[in-house]
Amino acid sequence: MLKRVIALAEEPNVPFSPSGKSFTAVAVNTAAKAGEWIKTKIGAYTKLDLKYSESDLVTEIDKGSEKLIRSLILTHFPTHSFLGEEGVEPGPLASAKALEDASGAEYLWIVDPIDGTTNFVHQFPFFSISIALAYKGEPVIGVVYDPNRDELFVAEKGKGAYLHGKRMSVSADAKLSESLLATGFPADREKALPINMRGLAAVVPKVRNVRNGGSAALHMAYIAAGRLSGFWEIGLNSWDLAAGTLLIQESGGSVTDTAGNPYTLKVRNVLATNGKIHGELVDTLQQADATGL
Ligand code: 2AM
Ligand code: CA
Repeated sequence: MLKRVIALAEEPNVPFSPSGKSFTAVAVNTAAKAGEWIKTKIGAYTKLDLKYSESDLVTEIDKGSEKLIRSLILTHFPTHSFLGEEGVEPGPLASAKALEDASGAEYLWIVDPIDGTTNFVHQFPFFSISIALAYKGEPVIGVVYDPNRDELFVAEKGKGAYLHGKRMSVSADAKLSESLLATGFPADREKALPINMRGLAAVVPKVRNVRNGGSAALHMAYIAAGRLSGFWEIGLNSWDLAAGTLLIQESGGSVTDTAGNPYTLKVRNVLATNGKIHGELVDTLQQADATGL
């Protein structure tokens, strides 16, 4: 092994990589390491900045977590591309452009260093680290880690999704009326929020109840684990959704945009379910003019 590493390092066009660790092992270890560090910083951030609006927050811990994740991943895979929330200017246009710029990459890591920053700031223990690897534009590894509950959700394309080594599968709920759903209240108060509120008004009377936990990635992981049967939100970004999407797909669920079109990294208005209530939820949002599309 050592011989091979040295040989690779000496070839001029092959960048040095210190180990033969699998993509999944690196994603899992990196998420766990970042989560451990973030946990030591709860209640201890010193700098709070506003990004796009007064409800779009960032701390130095978000930036530190991204730096840690980026350097660990690029140490193992120096030729890969990296798209992280904190490396992108705030706002939907900049996010779309960053994704466009990265879209030619063969291997692209898509990272949210803290998904649920508002919760982190308020010491509400529901936030996560989301790490996905996309190969030619399609998520092939997805890891979402909840450091508060020490739950690590991991999926590999074609190999299933797991929580603590146990294969996950989506809930069996077949009707909206027996389903527990989640949504979020978007930081974009002008455009996205009113659309989501129309959806909320239409969905709440039809379902068992709706939660807004505050971390899209964790909501998606909870669908994979069968704890929620659906989630929708307007105006999210690729780093909120890429890992969670693979978790759900590998657990038997469905992820589309709010109008039911197939998931791509560009999707911002998301609808994710156990698959069984997908049609009913698309119809409800469409009838309420709440797809945002
Ligand atoms: P964040 O904590 O990483 O910002 C909650 O409704 C979800 O919305 C969270 O996943 C949160 O992720 C995300 N979010 C918060 N502000 C946002 C913004 N300005 N644009 C898009 N998503 C945002
Ligand atoms: Ca974030």
